[in-house]
Amino acid sequence: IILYLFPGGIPPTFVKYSLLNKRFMIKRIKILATGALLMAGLGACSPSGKKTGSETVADTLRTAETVNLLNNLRQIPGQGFMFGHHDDPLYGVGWEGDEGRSDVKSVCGDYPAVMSFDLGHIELEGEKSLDHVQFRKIRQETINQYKRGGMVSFSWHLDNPSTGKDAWDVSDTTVVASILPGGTHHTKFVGWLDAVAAFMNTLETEDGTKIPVLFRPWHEHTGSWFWWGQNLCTAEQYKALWRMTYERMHAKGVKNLLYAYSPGSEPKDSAAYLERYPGDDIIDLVGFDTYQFDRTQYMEQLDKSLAILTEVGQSHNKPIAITETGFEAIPDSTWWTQTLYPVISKYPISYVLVWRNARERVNHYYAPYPGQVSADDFVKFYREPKTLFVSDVKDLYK
Ligand code: BMA
Repeated sequence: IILYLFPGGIPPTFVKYSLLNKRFMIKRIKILATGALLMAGLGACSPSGKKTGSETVADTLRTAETVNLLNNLRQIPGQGFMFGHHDDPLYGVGWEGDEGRSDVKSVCGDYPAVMSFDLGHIELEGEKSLDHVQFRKIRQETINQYKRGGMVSFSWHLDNPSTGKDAWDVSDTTVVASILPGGTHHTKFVGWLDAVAAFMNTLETEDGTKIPVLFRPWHEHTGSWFWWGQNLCTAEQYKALWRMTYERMHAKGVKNLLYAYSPGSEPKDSAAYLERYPGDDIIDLVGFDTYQFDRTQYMEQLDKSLAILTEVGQSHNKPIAITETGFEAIPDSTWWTQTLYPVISKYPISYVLVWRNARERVNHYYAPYPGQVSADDFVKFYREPKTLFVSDVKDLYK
């Protein structure tokens, strides 16, 4: 109904009313961000780019803005956590490609602080992603989100380089081995990595500033539904895949990436969580993907996984995040404030991200849209001082 009454979006008066509750938070964040800046200036950064404190600083491997983003991701939990949504500005329930539109913004008046996009099919060097979005649009929305002050993350549901089928083709357990150095598909696969590197290198503003983004390849590897999953390769092969990816990005001069490790099943303990961890020198942020099917089980496992993740984050000095979550079609009118929020607000996460609002698959959506059964509850979630949307995060790159 709201969409029908206000096809151009929710009126500014409504937005203003919603934002009023957040004003004091924005102020607080600015103060904290200034403090963080001072600390970074005193403790971490040196013009020569040497390690001077607890943090690796701008050096030959990444730009100053990228290092700043990492430092700021560590500071975020002092204020709350950022909310994220996959493919947010590209399409939503019942629409596609409308300039400036976002289902999240249509409901609460603000864009998510984190947007994620998928690079699946960039390896095929075509114009569109596996979800039929032009890479040109993805690049433009990355720039738009950076200009708003928000953050962007990329996953990569790439095809199976051996069979030519999709990422979910697990018919062959030798694929990872075949793309490592010396393998049959190594040269071909390096070309695929180069396609990713080339795209990452085009993420820049008009003045040539590279846009820092979080790269999250090889995700959900603790399950066996992707060709790089648990039963499809050994721990050593999985780690070698990561190192090869990381080294190739550097070889191609990519300096605007932070790297995320995100398993896809509930770990038993921190040792299990870290079983295939590629190393502190590669990984910048640790997280996990988890979805609700049963409410009680979801809440219990989310809680337990977050406790483990918090411990890992602290012992490895890495920011933590829920890199993907959600309840498909959100058929629970209080899901945001009664299920998600009570669990995640107890932990020092930098962000939580829900999956996409598909325009081509009925009921495949994870964020509300105007009139959706959980939309009012999402506005309550949005008004919680701890939930940070794009207007709440300033200076992520300074
Ligand atoms: C999955 C589903 C698919 C999609 C894929 C990559 O979870 O949303 O429809 O193709 O992610 O975005």
